[in-house]
Amino acid sequence: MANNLMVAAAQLGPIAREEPRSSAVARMITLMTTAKNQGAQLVVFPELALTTFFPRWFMQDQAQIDSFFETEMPGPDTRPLFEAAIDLGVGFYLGYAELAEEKGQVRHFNTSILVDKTGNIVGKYRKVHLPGHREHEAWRQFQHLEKRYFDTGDLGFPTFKAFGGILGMCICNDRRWPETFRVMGLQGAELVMLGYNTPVHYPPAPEHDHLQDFHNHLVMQASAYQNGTWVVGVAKAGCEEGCDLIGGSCIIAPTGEIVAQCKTLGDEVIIHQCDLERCREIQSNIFDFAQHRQPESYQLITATKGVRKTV
Ligand code: CDV
Repeated sequence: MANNLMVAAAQLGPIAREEPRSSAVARMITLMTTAKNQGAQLVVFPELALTTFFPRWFMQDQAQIDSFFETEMPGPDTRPLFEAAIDLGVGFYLGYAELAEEKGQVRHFNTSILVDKTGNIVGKYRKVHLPGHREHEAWRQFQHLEKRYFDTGDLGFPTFKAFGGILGMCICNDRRWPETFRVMGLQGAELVMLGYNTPVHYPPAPEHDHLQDFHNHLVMQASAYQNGTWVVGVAKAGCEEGCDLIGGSCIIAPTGEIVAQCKTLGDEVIIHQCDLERCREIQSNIFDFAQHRQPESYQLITATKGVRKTV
């Protein structure tokens, strides 16, 4: 029997450095309304969706850095998004920069939350794979200072019973790592949501710039198939403060097939009826983990971080 969930990917075009959160939130409410009018029950927004992608600038003034972070969720700027979700009766995934005070320590995370249609936060994830570098690297056209501005996520890869299924989250660079999806796959994930900000130009290996869209879909499609899960990948796209970001937001079936894809690099909504029961096509067959996995042969995966040559 089908278990249908109408899911929308709400891609955002660029957010300027001076664009206030109120403007980003207003754009998201417009997208959410469009999605609802098409029947959406769950709307997925990008990574760091409230501001410009600030890790592209080297900053030393902590107050200036912290101005890109949220100290409460919802806060005054984001409450309208929660209120719109309640009014429309839809849930959402939102990526944002989280400033938390925990055990007397100030922490900075690249975070996503899952909010249900009553406005309750029912899931939280903090980005584990932080790309880029810690120090200013003047030779780059733009910086990628996630390692400087964020702490490594400390929540693992949890899944949540919500929206009638088992849902998971990750953020941008996480999608390139098979471990991300396998950990959620081992918890029976049926739909994984993720937002991303991916520049077309990758300064350490510019010879791969023309492959950015290919690699984006390659990793998400492979991960969907290898874990028999729906994947919803959502970009902040377009030319943001002189930096071109890829689009290609899409919804991917458990077979690895893209079933809906954005066509522009701006604000755009795509929608698909995801039958969570279709996960069984893969999870009960070719990737029936309980029957076919051989974890005793995979021990090196958790035993070492880097390469450990054996010959
Ligand atoms: N926001 C990201 O995590 N971006 C990375 C870039 C730097 C490669 C990504 O994996 O898309």
